Amino acid sequence: MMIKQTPDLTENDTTPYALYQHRREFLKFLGGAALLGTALPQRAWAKSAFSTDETPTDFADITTYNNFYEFGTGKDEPAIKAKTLITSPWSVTVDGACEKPGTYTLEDILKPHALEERIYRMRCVEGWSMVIPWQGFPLGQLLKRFQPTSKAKFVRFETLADPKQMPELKQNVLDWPYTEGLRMDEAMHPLTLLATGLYNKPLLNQNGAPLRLVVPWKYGFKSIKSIVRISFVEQQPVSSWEKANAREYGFYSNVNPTVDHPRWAQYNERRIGEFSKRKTLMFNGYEAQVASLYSGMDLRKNY
Ligand SMILES: Nc1nc2c(c(=O)[nH]1)N[C@H]1C(S)=C(S)[C@@H](COP(=O)(O)O)O[C@H]1N2
Ligand SMILES: [Mo]
Repeated sequence: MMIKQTPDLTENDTTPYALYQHRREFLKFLGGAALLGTALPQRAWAKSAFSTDETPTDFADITTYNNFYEFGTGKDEPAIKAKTLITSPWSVTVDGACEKPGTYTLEDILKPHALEERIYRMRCVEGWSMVIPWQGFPLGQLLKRFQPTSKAKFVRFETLADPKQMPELKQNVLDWPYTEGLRMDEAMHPLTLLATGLYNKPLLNQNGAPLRLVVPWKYGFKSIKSIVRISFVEQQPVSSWEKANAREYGFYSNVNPTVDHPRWAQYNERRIGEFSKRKTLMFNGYEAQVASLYSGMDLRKNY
């Protein structure tokens, strides 16, 4: 069964013309780069309401400098070891406080959603950052289809945990399966994306194929990869990182240059591919869009 994962290349109502044109140009560009066997060149991207116009990080860096502990803790390990992950067939189980629980094939999940491009800044809690041109669709659009009830206050996500496909699960660096969570309003926020691709290609395994979360105003570990379960829950879920070290990793994990990690500062970051460091922005630069979600909260306590 063919599962369509890349954006439709024909013009359609859901793709603004400028974006379509830009995408077509870029694909031509990609073709040329592939023929020449060169690295992807840096270029200016068309602006969209949700995208940064900052230069995307090189494809080679995005796909070889990864955190995916199920395939080892070294940054270079997921690109080498995640080849054993089987992403087709794939299904996602939806349960908890909703009217339409069930196990859905990836095809069922993706079918009604038009994919769009979102160029997001991504900031890892370890102090590095990237700009990634994702393809995906807003998580909120999918969650609505399952008709969450009034009891659904949070959404909990789980990554696949299969020792046959993920040999590093033997290493108990985290409590598997990798687990993350969002408050309902964070999950429904239009910036919160489910990604299926980047740089106009289906996600590579090391980036969390076939379906991963992208929450650009939070530290990278919230952006859980290779999702197999989505649960609507009443209580605030405990993530794998919070379980491992609650003093260092809280539930919210919003990028905040004024609140240091207990072992290191967070006021600046190294953009992969750049030499000197740059200042880290409040909510990773998405303050105008998301600050209202946290009005009245003490972000020092709710880190
Ligand atoms: N299942 C799972 N998801 C994960 C991780 C992980 O180890 N396992 N690492 C997180 C961290 S710390 C970061 S910074 C991002 C990295 O995503 P990327 O490799 O696509 O840049 O994935 C996040 N999602
Ligand atoms: Mo991270």
